[in-house]
Formats: sequence, C-alpha cells, structure tokens
Amino acid sequence: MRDQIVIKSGYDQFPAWERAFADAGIQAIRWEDRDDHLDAIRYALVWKPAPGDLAALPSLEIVFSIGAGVDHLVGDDLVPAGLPVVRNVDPGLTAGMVEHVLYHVIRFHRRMADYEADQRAGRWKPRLQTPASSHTAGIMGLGELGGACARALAGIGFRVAGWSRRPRVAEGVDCFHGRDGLAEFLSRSETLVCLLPLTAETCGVICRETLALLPAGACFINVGRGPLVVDGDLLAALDSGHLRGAALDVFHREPLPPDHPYWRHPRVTITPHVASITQPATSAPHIIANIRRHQAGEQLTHLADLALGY
Ligand code: NDP
Ligand code: OXD
Repeated sequence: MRDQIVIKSGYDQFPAWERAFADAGIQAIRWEDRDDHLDAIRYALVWKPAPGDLAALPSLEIVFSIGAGVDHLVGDDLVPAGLPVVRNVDPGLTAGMVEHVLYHVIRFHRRMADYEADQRAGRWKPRLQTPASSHTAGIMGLGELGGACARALAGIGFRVAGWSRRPRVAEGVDCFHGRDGLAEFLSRSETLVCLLPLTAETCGVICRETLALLPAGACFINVGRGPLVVDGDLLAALDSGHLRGAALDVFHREPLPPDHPYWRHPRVTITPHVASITQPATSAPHIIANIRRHQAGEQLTHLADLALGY
C-alpha cells in the first residue's frame, strides 16, 4: 500500500500537492475523502483543523502544518497528545515573504504613499532622496522568514537590526534579543517589520509602550499575526503622526470586518493575508524528506514546540 497523506488546505491547491507527492510515491487524499482511507492515513498536512479533526484519524503519525505558523494548531483537542508537529519550511514561501517585505520597506523608504497622495491631490512635490544606508529596518523575529528578509534588506544596502528570543548572530544585522534588548532594538527601527509567531509571550507585543519607543515618523509592517498588535494603540500612534504609515497583512479577525477603522485609515495599507503563500512544489520536498526520516527511525527536522507556541 502507498503511503497516504491527507490534506486540509485554506487554498484549492490539491492538484499541485497531489503531483508533488505522487513523484515520491505518496498518495494525497482530499480532506473530504478521509473517511474512505482512515486506516491508511499516516500523515496529515493541515491548515486550521477543527477540534477533534486530527483525533479522528486513528493511524496518524505526524502532523505537518501547511503554514509556517503553528498557532492554528495550539488549543484544546487540536493535536492528539504525543503526535509530532512539523513546521512548514518552504523556499517558495520564504521568497514570497522576502518580496512582500522588501516591497513595503522600499515603498515607505521612498515615500511612495506620500507621492500617491500627492497624485490624488494633483500636487507636484519633490522630496530629497535619502540612501538606503541611512534607513534602519528592524525585523522582529529572525527565524526562517525574518532571517531571510534581514539578509535581503542588508543585501540592498539597508541598515538592519533584528530581534529574537534567544541570542542570534547574522551577518550585516545588529542582533538584539529578549525583553532586555527590545528597547534598544525598537529605538533604531525606522521601519519595523513584525515577523514573530503568535505565542503567549508575543501576543500584544506591539502596544502603546513599544510603539512609543520607535523613532518619530517610523513605519510598521505586520506580516506575523494580527493579535501581535493592540489595534487601538496602533491606530492612536498613526492618528498622532508618531507613525507615518502601516502595511498590515494579518488581523485579529480575518476577513477584516467591513467596519474596521483600518480599512479607511489614510496611513494604512491592507493586504488580505497574502504576504506569502505556501507553494506545494517547493514545500513538498521538506515534507517528503521528513516522512523518509520518520520511516528510517531518524529524528524529524523543524519540529514545532507547541508548549512554546512556535
Ligand atoms: P520561525 O519559528 O522560524 O522564527 C520565529 C522567530 O521569532 C525566531 O527568531 C524566534 O526567536 C522569534 N521569537 C519567537 N518568540 C519570541 C519572543 N518571545 N521574543 C522574541 N523573539 C521571538 O518562524 P518563521 O520565520 O518561519 O515564521 C514567522 C511567522 O510568520 C509565522 O509564525 C507566521 O505567524 C508568520 N507568517 C505569515 C505569513 C503571511 O502570509 N502573512 C506567511 C508565513 C508566515 P529565536 O530565534 O530565538 O527562536
Ligand atoms: C503561514 C501563513 O503561517 O500563511 O504560513 O500565515
């Protein structure tokens, strides 16, 4: 019997997953068809399972997250006790995130939002250009995605600072860590990029106190998760002009409710949680390699620690 992996995705990518796994001799099963394969499904590749969903798969051995974030797997009755959870590490997802973050950092650095407003007003108003080397991008979260964004920004000349939980060393990046390093990190972040996972420790980290530590006129990009931000505090910092702009991809409630003040705020740019999307062709090799390791009795890589939340 072929190995079987059941897939529950937020996007209709089943044919691409099916092709990617078929090449390795693994049969992909649509989530809707799982009851016909209950005894054979050993692996699940999921996004936002409902409580009890995974417990109903009696032969399950590994849970793979379709997303880089695993916050959708933290909670009662989501992952049966003892099952390993593997994070998604996908060069395609990383490349997409680097594109999104570079685009927004450059957009803020080159004042494109101001020029767009000028155009709407029919206003010709040149501003002096400043070099990237005079602008510090601060990256919160120096993991797979934050680390790649930091390297890419440094590579095109930005000054880059980074913040992580444990000490990190990254070429071209001024690294800070822990609560003790946060104030110094924030005080130099002219554009702050949030690429943290949502955990008990990081929830609400972007709040009145932390926003006040950013330089006046700073910009903010959130591509981590919505609840990392206290919305009222971010709106107050934008209204007061302390923040020049925000590019928000993730929100407390998704879809963002139609009456949310972010929609119409002149300093806010919204995207619908699309900063980057898992690409089956580039993500599957990492999943297949872990299935092979598991079958050989070897240690899995990129295990999530659900107690830590990432
Ligand atoms: P990683 O687990 O590789 O990296 C997480 C980083 O956050 C690490 O550097 C970690 O520190 C740091 N971190 C965690 N907790 C804390 C803390 N309490 N204080 C300071 N730093 C902390 O994750 P990824 O880079 O793969 O992904 C990051 C997040 O990006 C995901 O969890 C998800 O929420 C989001 N995402 C959003 C997407 C979108 O389209 N908007 C797409 C994909 C992901 P340390 O290095 O010390 O462990
Ligand atoms: C992810 C996401 O976690 O898309 O990968 O948000």
